Amino acid sequence: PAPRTVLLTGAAGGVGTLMRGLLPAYGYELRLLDAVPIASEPDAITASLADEEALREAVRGVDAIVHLAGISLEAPFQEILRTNVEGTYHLYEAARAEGVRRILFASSNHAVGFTPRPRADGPLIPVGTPHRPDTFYGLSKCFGEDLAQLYWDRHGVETVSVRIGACEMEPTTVRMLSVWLSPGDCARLVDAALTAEDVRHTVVYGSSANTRLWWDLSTARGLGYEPRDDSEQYAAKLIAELGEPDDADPAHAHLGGPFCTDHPPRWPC
Ligand code: 15L
Repeated sequence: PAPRTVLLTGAAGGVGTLMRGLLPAYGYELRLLDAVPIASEPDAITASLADEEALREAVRGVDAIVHLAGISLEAPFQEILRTNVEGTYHLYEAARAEGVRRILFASSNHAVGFTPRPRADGPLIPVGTPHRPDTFYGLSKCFGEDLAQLYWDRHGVETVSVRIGACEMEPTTVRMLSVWLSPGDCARLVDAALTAEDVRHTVVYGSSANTRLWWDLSTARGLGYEPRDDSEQYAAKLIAELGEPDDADPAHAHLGGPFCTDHPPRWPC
């Protein structure tokens, strides 16, 4: 049966806020969780990913989890370790213990951020490209993908790991013309990931059908995802304002863009 009750972690965050607005139209009943209270959502659970008891209770009885919680940019290693690595482990343990069958894990393009950008006439980057994290943040997403694989192989907990590009209302940089995931397409991708059959552990890139796309959306489409948006409608304006991307600029050389060149990374980037 299609999942109905879904725990949304990180519900106060950027993507969480967008999905809180869009997912109910697909028929999902959302249970919200975040480390900080959400003023407009009095029923939201306020709990940190370190609180194992609270997580057990939060996942009890849900059909699926959309796990967006965690630090979403580069941060000191100890913070990434506590929140993204240990926190994601706690969430998976809670899911396993309570028999939750499927998780959508918000991975990131920064798990493969040091992969050179494809040449204009070259093939798109496949999901099978080796992990090449560009930050401790990206490294935590590599961990999350491997954790998901482990929980499928050992415990039969299914995951779709979505390497999100950048999910915002509109692209605001030239790089985002390649990596943008519109909010509407993000909701379509979440719905596909929750309803597709037998996903086991599937890794997908999360982007709209951008003309300047860098990576291969075929595994996402294989779940039934049909993106409707293309960042190209914003290209002329952005390029007029910011200029064409300079291929010689190291910040443009890799998928992760500025995450690859900030030494030390800015906190937050
Ligand atoms: C990410 O993983 C970040 O969470 C998001 O804020 C963006 O910076 C995005 O990557 C990106 O690559 O633009």
